Parts: sequence; C-alpha cells; structure tokens
Amino acid sequence: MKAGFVNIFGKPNAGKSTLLNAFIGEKLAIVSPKVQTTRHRIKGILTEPGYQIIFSDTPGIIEPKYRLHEKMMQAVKSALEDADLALLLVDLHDDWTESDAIFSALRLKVPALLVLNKMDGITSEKLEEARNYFLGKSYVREVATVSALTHTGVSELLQKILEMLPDGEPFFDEDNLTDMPTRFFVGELIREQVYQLYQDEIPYHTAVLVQEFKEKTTLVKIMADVIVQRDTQKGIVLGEKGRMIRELGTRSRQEIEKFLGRKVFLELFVKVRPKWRDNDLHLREYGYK
Ligand code: GDP
Ligand code: MG
Ligand code: K
Repeated sequence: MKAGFVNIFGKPNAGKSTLLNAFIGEKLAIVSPKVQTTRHRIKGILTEPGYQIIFSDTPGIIEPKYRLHEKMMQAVKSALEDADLALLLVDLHDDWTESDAIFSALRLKVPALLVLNKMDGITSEKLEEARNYFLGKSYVREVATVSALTHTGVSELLQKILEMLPDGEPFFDEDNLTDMPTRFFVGELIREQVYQLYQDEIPYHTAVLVQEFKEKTTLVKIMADVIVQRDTQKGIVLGEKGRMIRELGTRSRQEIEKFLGRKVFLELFVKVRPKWRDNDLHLREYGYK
C-alpha cells in the first residue's frame, strides 16, 4: 500500500485546481474550508485499492515580485517539505524561467516532480525544450507533461506520483473522511502550541496523537497524547508541578474552540516512547517523517 501527502505548488493560474479536479473528480473529499494550517491545506483525498494520496496546496503568494521575500519563502519551503512529494506545476504558456527562479530559491529537500501543464496547443518542440530545461535542474527528480484540462497525461502522472510515494497504511479512513481531518487538525493545533510554548529541541521531539474525539451535546471531548522520546523531555513538557502542561492545555483548548466553534474539554497525557520516530507509521499523519 502506498500512502502519502502530495503538495501542489505553482504560480496563480498554473492549473492547480484543474489538476486536482482531474485527479479526484467526483471523488473529491471536501474538507472544511476553514481548515487551514501553516503546514497542510488539504484539498482532497484520493483513496483507491492500493493507495491513498492526500493532496494539499501551499498557502502563500508566489508571485515573482515576492521572490526575494525571505520569510515568505521559508513558509512555502517548510509547507512543501512537510509533504512526501512536491508537485511543482508550470504553465507552458508562461515564462518558465520565472517559475524556475522561485523553485530553485526554495532549495527543496523533499523530492520534487515537475509538472508541465497545458500541453494542449503546445508544439512538440516547445514541449521538449521545456522538458530538457527542467530535467537539468538539480531540484527536479522527474518531469511529467500533462493537460489538466483535457486529462492528457494525467494517469501517467498519477503513476509517477505513486512510484515516488512511501509505502504505508492509509492516513484517513475512507468512510470517515470528515472526522479524521478534524482530528488531524486538532492535533496540529496542539502541536502549534507546543512550538510556541517550549524551547530548543522539545518541539522537534514531540508528537501529538489525538486518541479520542467525541462530540457530546454541550461540548467536544478530546483526549490527546503528547509523545516525547525521553524522560527528561517529559519533565520539561510537564513543567514544575505540571504548570507547563496545564498552560499547553489551556492554550490548545482555546485554539481548538476557535477552530471548531464549540466548547471543548481537552485532556493531555504526556507519554514517553523512545522509538516513536521509527515504529509508528501513523505519526506521519501528524507531519512527522
Ligand atoms: P490555479 O490558479 O493554479 O488553481 O489554476 P486553475 O486551475 O484555476 O486554472 C487557471 C486557468 O487555466 C483556468 O482558466 C483553466 O481552465 C486553465 N487551465 C488549467 N489547466 C489547463 C490545461 O491543461 N490546458 C489549458 N488550455 N488550460 C488550462
Ligand atoms: Mg486554484
Ligand atoms: K534533474
């Protein structure tokens, strides 16, 4: 089974939405539009026998005039690197050196599949020229050519994506597509607060797993594990007399209540799991690899 996050990135009008529709069509699993985090902005989940692909797009404007905007580039870069694969989309009618300048500047570590879109109405010479241009770029792992509009090359592109995705179990239960993303984002909100509250290596060694998510009549009851690797980290996360974990709980609850628009009862448990990085595939659901 293949499973992973694919982030689509490209200039406005490159054809990102059209391509998503071509992939997912009526199967589009619409996730609540208010769902937006800095890390993932899920647009659709494609579940088929043998694979699950979670498509996101990247928040942030990528007009060339922002090219040198360091902070914005960092945001885009970290969003892209949170995925298993980046689809870098280029409009063949566009000046593709501009897109290249943006992509190059990102210095991506995540594998990138470059997608030349709108091949309909493009001469084969021009197509070859663009292909060769991008094949020579160090950040490009593979080049695919498609017409998102007419669906030409889309199933070949899907095959390439699958080859580049890791093996793993599905992140989202197909029958439960509305609930799972909510849990996922609740975990993200808690993690965001971990980043705000703790210093040094703590955020990087911490995972959050939402274990229980129950909608009651008056509130939503959420239980989540905050997972660290060592006892010393557990001590830091708890804080003196549990002061820090209470603060984390309060801040997280406030953010989750804003997000869900409902009252929340939140319970956090700090657990030590020395090997979680290696042995728990499901943690990738929370942005860890
Ligand atoms: P986004 O801004 O990247 O999401 O781009 P859209 O998906 O909204 O597409 C922008 C425009 O390009 C729309 O008018 C699409 O119909 C058009 N478009 C997208 N893909 C193709 C394609 O493969 N061929 C052609 N000719 N037009 C396309
Ligand atoms: Mg769009
Ligand atoms: K290359």
